[in-house]
Amino acid sequence: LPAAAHWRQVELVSDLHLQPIDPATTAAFEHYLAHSQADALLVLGDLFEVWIGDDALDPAPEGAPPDPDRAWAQRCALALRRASDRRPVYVMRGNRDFLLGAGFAQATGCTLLDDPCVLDWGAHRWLLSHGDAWCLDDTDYLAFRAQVRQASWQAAFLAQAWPARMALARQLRERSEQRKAQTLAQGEAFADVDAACARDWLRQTGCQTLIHGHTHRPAEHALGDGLQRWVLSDWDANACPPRLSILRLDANGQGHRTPWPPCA
Ligand SMILES: [Mn+2]
Repeated sequence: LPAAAHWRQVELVSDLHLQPIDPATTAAFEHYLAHSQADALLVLGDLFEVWIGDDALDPAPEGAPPDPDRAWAQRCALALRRASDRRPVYVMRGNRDFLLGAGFAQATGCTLLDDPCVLDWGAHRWLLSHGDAWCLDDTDYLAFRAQVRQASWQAAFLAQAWPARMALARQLRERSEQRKAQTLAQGEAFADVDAACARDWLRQTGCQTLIHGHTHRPAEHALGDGLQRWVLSDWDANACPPRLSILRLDANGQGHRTPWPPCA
């Protein structure tokens, strides 16, 4: 991902987990898209709590009953389209919205990013990832991930009717919530991005800093030899205080975490 010469500020967010039952976070993101002054916006995965196919953005068949899920998806797409009309918006797939595809990109004007990818900006190279693939201790999840990233699995899933896909997605989410609760109950630590793996990728790509989301544990970790790992926060407008934080990078290679909306 080569930066354009005129870029002064790039903003990164991740793990917004937008969903129709959380209108406050959706509205906060719409407000952010409409008011950000950045020259490029990057969403590093899990923009949506769940994405079961780009046909969410197709016009409803004639005579179909109103579908609030689709109406909400189309509202999000419109906000992204307005933002991408003014500057590039890049979206990486996360573990929740890994089915974002060409239809989404076309409807929103967003560019889908590979995971990982390198933002090449002047003297600085940033390694960007959602982060889930490098949580090496999360072996159950990695097996699941390998399965659902197969083209054949995705084709079979997308061939199912909308309600069947929705039901399966709900099932998968419940299973994942159960696993989380179990981990908590057993007092085990949640998987985190593997430090050796992060260092390897940083060296191989000639980057100094990895920026990722997924773990919802915002921090700046030193990895030795000047290498770093910056973790983005998730978003939740209903939390107290609200978690609506962005990471702003400037052309000098500095990063600033900024609450959104900016304090008056
Ligand atoms: Mn995630």
